[in-house]
Amino acid sequence: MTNAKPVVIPLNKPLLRGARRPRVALVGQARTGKSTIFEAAASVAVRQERLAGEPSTYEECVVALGLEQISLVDLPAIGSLHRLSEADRVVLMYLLWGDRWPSIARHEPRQPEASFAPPEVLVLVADAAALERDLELALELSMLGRPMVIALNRMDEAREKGLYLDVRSLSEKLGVPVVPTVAHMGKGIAELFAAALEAARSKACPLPQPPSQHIAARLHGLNALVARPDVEEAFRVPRSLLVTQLAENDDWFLGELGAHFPALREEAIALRAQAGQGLPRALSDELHADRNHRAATLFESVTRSAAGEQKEGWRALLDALFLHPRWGLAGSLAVFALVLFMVFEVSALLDALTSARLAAWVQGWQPSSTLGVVVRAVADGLIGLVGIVVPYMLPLVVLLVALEHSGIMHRVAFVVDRGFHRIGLHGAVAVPFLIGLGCNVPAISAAAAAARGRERVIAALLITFVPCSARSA
Ligand SMILES: Nc1nc2c(ncn2[C@@H]2O[C@H](COP(=O)(O)OP(=O)(O)OP(=O)(O)O)[C@@H](O)[C@H]2O)c(=O)[nH]1
Ligand SMILES: [Mg+2]
Repeated sequence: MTNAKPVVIPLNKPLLRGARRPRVALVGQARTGKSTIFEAAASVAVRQERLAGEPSTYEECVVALGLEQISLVDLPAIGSLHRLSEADRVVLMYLLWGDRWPSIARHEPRQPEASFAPPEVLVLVADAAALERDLELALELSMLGRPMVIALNRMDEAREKGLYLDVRSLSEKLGVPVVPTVAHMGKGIAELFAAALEAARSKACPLPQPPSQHIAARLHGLNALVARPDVEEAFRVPRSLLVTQLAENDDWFLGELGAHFPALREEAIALRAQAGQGLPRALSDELHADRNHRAATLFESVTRSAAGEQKEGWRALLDALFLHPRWGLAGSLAVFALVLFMVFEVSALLDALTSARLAAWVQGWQPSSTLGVVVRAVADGLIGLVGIVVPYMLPLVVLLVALEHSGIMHRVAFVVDRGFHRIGLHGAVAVPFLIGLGCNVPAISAAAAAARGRERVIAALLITFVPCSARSA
């Protein structure tokens, strides 16, 4: 007889499975790897439904984690909560309410088609190689007051770029678990789901991310205005999020406030105007700039690049320039001027040195045989191709990649955001417009990847008016 003690495996009680199974939604910007994570876990029983008012769908499947389960939901991309686009609003409505819409949304023409509860846990899928813009979304989503986990995806690309990310520090600063992943290789996925399950059990919410003090103090009036039980019941939106939306000129939330509480609408507009008095730019832009700045500061505090301290100083300088109310615009115009210079001056010089010389060289050859004519036609075609790619596309692409890697493009997108909103676009589509100077075709496909719905159509149409150097070459 042996005296071996029985092995005790602790069981979490109650087990999260069946009806207790938490819903975990994969949220994030476009192309960060949400669907790749979903597909890594998806079983054959994937349920696909349409989001209310959206042609795009969400997918849901059950993932078993030992004896427990989660319901995993793959959502369309959400760009930003700042000046909500229609597509982003539909995703936000799902995150806030599922199919149980509050009274303010009951009159919407397109109601939820399927029965789905809002997610208990958000998994923000962030691109570790372009983390700064995703951190801004993390600050925005923290206002939902819902347990959150960050999947730091594309860690392979971040490493290739020489970026070192302090995962623990990021987790502490946001108050959420952060799990590094390489989704297409399945790395970190099991840990991610375990963290999501734990977040559902502990119900621990992210740390509050209020605006900087000088702006927060100005929002007291709006805060008091919506701090009424009937408003809270009608909206069922966390107060900090509702106040931010009203302060950032969001037409939809303000419209709903006016429709359900007519007296409050005028008061909200007056309070907003009052809050914006004396600020160097509109309150909405000030709030956006403040969030951008907090995300940039957070990014810098959790990142070490292989290039070291010098690069951080450089980033701080960029922030000082691009987040400045006046100099930001001047800096962006300088970037546009640099791109134009590259496309029309440098490219013309390269053209003279490469394809023009090749063309002149071939010009001297006037074949008379059939084979010669065919070879000449092929040579002309190849020279035409070289003439577009080498002088026009290559320098532009190299310049845009350099602007993207240095973080300048992200800051330009922030500066032009306001102007782009006037024509129904987000600042993020600034990059496709710049690519359009080289060639409209890749620019339209970049716009299709960066935008959705109406925004995608407007961007694609406008890009065709960008003077394309490859076309005029
Ligand atoms: N290098 C690298 N590529 C990845 C990783 N995860 C996903 N990808 C690739 O990124 C691309 C986009 O991935 P998706 O999963 O479709 O991204 P998504 O977030 O669902 O995109 P949308 O639904 O358009 O918002 C795919 O080609 C993936 O193979 C990763 O960790 N590293
Ligand atoms: Mg997807």
